Amino acid sequence: MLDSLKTGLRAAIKKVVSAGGVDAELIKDLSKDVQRALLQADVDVKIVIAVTKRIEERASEEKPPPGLSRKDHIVKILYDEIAAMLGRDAEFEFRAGAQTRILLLGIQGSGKTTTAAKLALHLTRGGYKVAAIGADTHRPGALAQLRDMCARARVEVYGEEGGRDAVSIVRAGLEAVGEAPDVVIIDTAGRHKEEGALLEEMRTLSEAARPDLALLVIDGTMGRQCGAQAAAFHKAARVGGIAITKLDSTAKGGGALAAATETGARVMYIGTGERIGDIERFSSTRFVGRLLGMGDVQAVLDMARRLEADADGDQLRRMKRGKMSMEDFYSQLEGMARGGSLRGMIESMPGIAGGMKEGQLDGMDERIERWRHIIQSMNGAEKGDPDTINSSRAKRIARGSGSSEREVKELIKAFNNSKGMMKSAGGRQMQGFLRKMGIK
Ligand SMILES: Nc1nc2c(ncn2[C@@H]2O[C@H](COP(=O)(O)OP(=O)(O)OP(=O)(O)O)[C@@H](O)[C@H]2O)c(=O)[nH]1
Ligand SMILES: [Mg+2]
Repeated sequence: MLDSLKTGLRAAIKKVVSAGGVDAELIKDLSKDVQRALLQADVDVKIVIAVTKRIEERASEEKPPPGLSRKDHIVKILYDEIAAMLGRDAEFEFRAGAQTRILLLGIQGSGKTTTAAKLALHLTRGGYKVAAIGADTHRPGALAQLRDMCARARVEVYGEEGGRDAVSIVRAGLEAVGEAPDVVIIDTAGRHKEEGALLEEMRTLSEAARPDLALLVIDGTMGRQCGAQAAAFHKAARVGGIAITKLDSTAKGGGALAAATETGARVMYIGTGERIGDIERFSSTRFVGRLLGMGDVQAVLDMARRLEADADGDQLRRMKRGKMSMEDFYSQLEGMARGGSLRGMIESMPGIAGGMKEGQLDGMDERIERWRHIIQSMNGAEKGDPDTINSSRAKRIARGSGSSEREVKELIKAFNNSKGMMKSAGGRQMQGFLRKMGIK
């Protein structure tokens, strides 16, 4: 999906990560690379300039939070800004105990009927009871297409063959399906001689159906033209969300996403193929994370936030002076555990994951878990000065923590390594910290 954007952005990041140091030239370079990648994805020039300007400004001016290297921070800024460009995540939630009506709208061929069936399956899998209404009276075979696709989701479709007008079908349909379904999905026509008539029908349909969500379906291959379309529909019916289809096959998807979010309505779903399962709930942060190939971007953001929030000044100062205690080391391990699995965290850390070989992380979570047990078995004096741990103490600690003497020694070695490293790197470089712990 969006292959050229993906390749362009990843190359840009790789350049940053493998650079010797961060300087003005590197930041300028990054900005240019990102510009090129976004323009190729058909993102509007004005948006591209605004986004890259912000990236440049933030990368030059902001100080990374303690614990995050300058390079990783720049990558985080890139994540932030591209996610912001793609819009905030939609907030629409289904209400408990009430029926939710979803009205699909969009021009012909945008993917409404396909999206109706995809949603029917997606929501059925999510545990909702779903019904559909076919209210496209303009396109021959529209009802048969909807029935056929919804059958694959085992969802019933109300429709009238050779039907009367759409409004009366929707009224009759809502009555026929009754209160039992949690969600009713209404498919509408896109085939009108002119856009004005289509918009007018959508306005009357919207009045009749009183949808909880008017979901505008737009074709991702249209690139940045999507913006004007979204704006026109937005005026006719209160569009609550947007589904962008055909993101599997297009280089222009970046333009579609950026343009759609400019209207103020949020992108809720994306279609990534012709099959009924090819739909996903859109989250800009997750999407950017995947584009950039660093695992779940949320993990990076969470970690940056956590480092900002609990950067314990004293602890950091102690570590920088090489006075890290076993307690400090323990709290570092705790921090990792809180951030999810170590593997998850490392995979999400730009600059680290790239240099890892497959298999290098295997067993690391378990190893750290064991170290935590070992530290818990030490007494206060031993934690304060692990050098006092001689062989007989190591045996005792091993017994108390259900580990071996060798593992106790291994922990002490990792501790000493990381103590030295914290001192030399000024306590900032998580990357080096991990390397000294034998991960990289
Ligand atoms: N590759 C790909 N094709 C899609 C996707 N969504 C829809 N399509 C295709 O786009 C074409 C039009 O889809 P429909 O669902 O019939 O579009 P529509 O908006 O209902 O069209 P009208 O009813 O004529 O207005 C079909 O050939 C679909 O298979 C998608 O996410 N990816
Ligand atoms: Mg259709």
